[in-house]
Amino acid sequence: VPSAVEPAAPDVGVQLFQLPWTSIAEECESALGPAGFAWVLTSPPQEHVVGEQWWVSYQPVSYQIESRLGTRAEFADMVSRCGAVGVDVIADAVINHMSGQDAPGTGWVGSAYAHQGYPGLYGPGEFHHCGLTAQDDIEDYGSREQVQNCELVNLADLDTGSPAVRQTIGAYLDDLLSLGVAGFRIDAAKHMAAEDVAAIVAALPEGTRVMSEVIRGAREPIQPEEYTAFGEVFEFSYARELGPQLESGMLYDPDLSDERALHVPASSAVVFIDNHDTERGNAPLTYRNGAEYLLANVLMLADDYGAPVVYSGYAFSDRDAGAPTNADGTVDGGTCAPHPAPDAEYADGDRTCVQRWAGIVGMLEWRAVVGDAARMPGVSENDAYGFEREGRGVVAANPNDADASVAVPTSMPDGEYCDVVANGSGSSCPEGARVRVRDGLAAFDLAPQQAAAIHLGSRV
Ligand code: LM2
Ligand code: CA
Repeated sequence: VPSAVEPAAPDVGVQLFQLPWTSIAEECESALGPAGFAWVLTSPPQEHVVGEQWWVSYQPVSYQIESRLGTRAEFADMVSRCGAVGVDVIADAVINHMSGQDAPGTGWVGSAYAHQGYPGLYGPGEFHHCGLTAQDDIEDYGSREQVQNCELVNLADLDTGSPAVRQTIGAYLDDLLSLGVAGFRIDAAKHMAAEDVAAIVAALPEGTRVMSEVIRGAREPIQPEEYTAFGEVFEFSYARELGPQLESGMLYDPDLSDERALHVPASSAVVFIDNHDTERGNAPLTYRNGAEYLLANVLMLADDYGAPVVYSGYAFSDRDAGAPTNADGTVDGGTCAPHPAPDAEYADGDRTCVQRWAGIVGMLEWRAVVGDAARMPGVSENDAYGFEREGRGVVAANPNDADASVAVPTSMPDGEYCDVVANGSGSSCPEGARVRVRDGLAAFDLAPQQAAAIHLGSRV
């Protein structure tokens, strides 16, 4: 393999939504480490209100690392086992708010709580009382004050401007760091002033990875760019643009300059096709779209913009439905078939196991081989589309409903290459998965909704 191009540091993550810690540990060892995933994003690990819905995870009642997803010991074991196979753990940090219950109650491991009262942690004086709306709830996303100081769906809104609150949050995050996590998704970051998040992050050890969730709203006053000074942000524009372009059969036209309109700079961006909120909301593509969803993920993994995170959850028809549980109320990790297909028929509660799809695993290998090679201008032909990462790999996609062929210019050497989307990291290459490069063109014949990719190391 020529050495003119630096191999990319592994940068691909996977969000294993509502997967218990013991299952994530096993998944790190059997799938994530071997495939080359660099990090895994977990669901929130802290104690939460009791309930069957997945979203109880987003209603903290204490900062004990005890939840339906596992115990503190299980969390610690997961972090060390994942770390041993090169997979960092990023924990989802819910720090904008506490629970959203009006009535008093008892949390998952017995912590008593009341409305804005969490004994030993926070009292009413440590919450915002925005006084701007009838119920103190956010009503107008056009108002910076409401979005940051009122309550998001009735969730008790912490006064993150207060030094005491910042310190308590900091102690929680330090506790997770002491168990070995590499960093955090900052849940609902938009609902905290960027300076509040900045102050909390500034108190963390150097090198802690921070990914702020700031859902971009074009006409809103609070923009993701405010949060890039102290870490990365999830760039919601990416999937929003890619999805509809695929739906309409008009593939993404690569913007070869470093700047993409309404996107944070590449070095600040975490990109995704969907997440646990958007798959229940307006994500244009989810696991339900089968082959086309895989195609979108392939293009994201082939791109040179941002750190991609693959999403893997469970099938559902009720947006509130939690993952299947055991008799004691803990979440059941389910199973992954050895070679799940992207168009498998899932029953409600089945894990989608996207991280194991052959095409995803093949693209992680592809991405490692292309490294930081330049993304070359794309070509579009017969409604199919493709581009080269200079001299290292070529990707092609047919988002339409008829077979299509496309010849993509490349400086890769002439020869036969194996399509790693079809063949994953498999060693022998079936005839139907071969792509020929000749005279500077890689010739792809694609079925409807098929994506394919070859790289220097996939030569047969
Ligand atoms: C997030 N990011 O900013 C999470 O990604 C998202 O999943 C969370 O919403 C939200 N922000 C708060 O952390 C989820 C879920 C909501 C759910 C909340 C709190 O999408 O439906 O709200 O978690 O558990 C539920 C009820 C809602 C109720 C609220 C408080 O759906 O009707 O509001 O609990 O009891 C009265
Ligand atoms: Ca807030």
